Amino acid sequence: MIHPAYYEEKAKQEELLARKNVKSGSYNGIFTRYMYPVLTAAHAPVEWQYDLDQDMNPYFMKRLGINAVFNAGAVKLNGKYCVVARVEGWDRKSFFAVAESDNGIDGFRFREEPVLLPDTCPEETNVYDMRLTQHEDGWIYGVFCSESKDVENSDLSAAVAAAGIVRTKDLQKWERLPNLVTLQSPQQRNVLLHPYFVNGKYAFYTRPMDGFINTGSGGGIGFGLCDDIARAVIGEEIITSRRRYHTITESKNGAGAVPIRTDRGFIHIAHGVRNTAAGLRYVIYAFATDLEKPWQVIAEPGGYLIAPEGEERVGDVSNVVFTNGAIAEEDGRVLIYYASSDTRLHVAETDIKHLTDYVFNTPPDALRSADCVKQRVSLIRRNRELLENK
Ligand code: M1P
Repeated sequence: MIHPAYYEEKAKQEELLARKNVKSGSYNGIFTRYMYPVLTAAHAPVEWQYDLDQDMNPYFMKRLGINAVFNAGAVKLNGKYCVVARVEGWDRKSFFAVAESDNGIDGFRFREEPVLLPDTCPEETNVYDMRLTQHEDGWIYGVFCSESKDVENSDLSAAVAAAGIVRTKDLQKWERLPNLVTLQSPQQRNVLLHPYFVNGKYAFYTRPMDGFINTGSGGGIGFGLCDDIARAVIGEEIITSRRRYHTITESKNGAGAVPIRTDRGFIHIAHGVRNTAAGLRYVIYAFATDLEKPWQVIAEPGGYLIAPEGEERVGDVSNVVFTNGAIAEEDGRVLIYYASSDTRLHVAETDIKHLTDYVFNTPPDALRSADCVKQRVSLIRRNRELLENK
């Protein structure tokens, strides 16, 4: 018999799922934040966590709890806004689950079951952060972090990160391909497949790393080509958006959403990491690359596009915003899915015109206080002149 508490929990969840999202009051002219996260642990179906059988679970306890729902890849498919979220259990292991919405800003509902990835890597312990690319070859690819214990290192937390690759047509049936091999870099995380062939080859944005946490000698977001997606091997990795001293990318950066094609170049929405006395701070930034040479950065505004704000600042890994998915629609609307503090998923709304203006007309980081303040004073003086002559 079904435990009566199930119906109460289910009703509470239906109320949450039916809640309309509303624009937050904050203004920056670049994008609009929404008040409520689009997915949280509370959105995970009741049936995924409780044994509903009253005989087996007389106290109606969570048997397999969900800790967090965050970093999500995103695509629009058959008119639905689909995200493949990172869902983390109470046991710290992550898995992927598809949630769909009719408008992209609220009403996200998980499909009946999480994704069962083909289990082809026995050493793989954890999987997370899938970036979804609708490739011009007709497949939707998911590139994600495949994490294993570093068996060469006796430190219990030593791990190895590689890029796993799957492909699908419907986000339901998944074919797993061999993990990406990068000959120059021992570890990879935050790898993203470019949606178009480049010089007739599959093109990946990579994140060369020496270790699991530290990028070490890795200079920033890499770019490499491979001939065969079914046995993807990248020889040379060129650095695109570079990490720089005393900027938002000093410690690390990594590709996020699939590059958005515009008349002036591809717009990238990525993350940058700096160190602080309170630990790492993750923000989201943007840059553009050349249409013909998508490894060449042609514009990069200084500073961040999105930084953690209000409740976003607190969670399992506080002071983090992170993106691995956005949906760019034919009418120009752009939805950026970003997670806060490794705990919940939000949406920010903008459009191609605003993003293009932001990326190409925002001044670059002047890199030194003396030059940054000159940038600002010149803006203030132009504004004063305008105000005085109005
Ligand atoms: O905890 C913050 C983020 O840390 C990692 O990103 P990076 O590889 O740039 O350090 C990822 O594991 C990501 O999932 C996480 O949100």
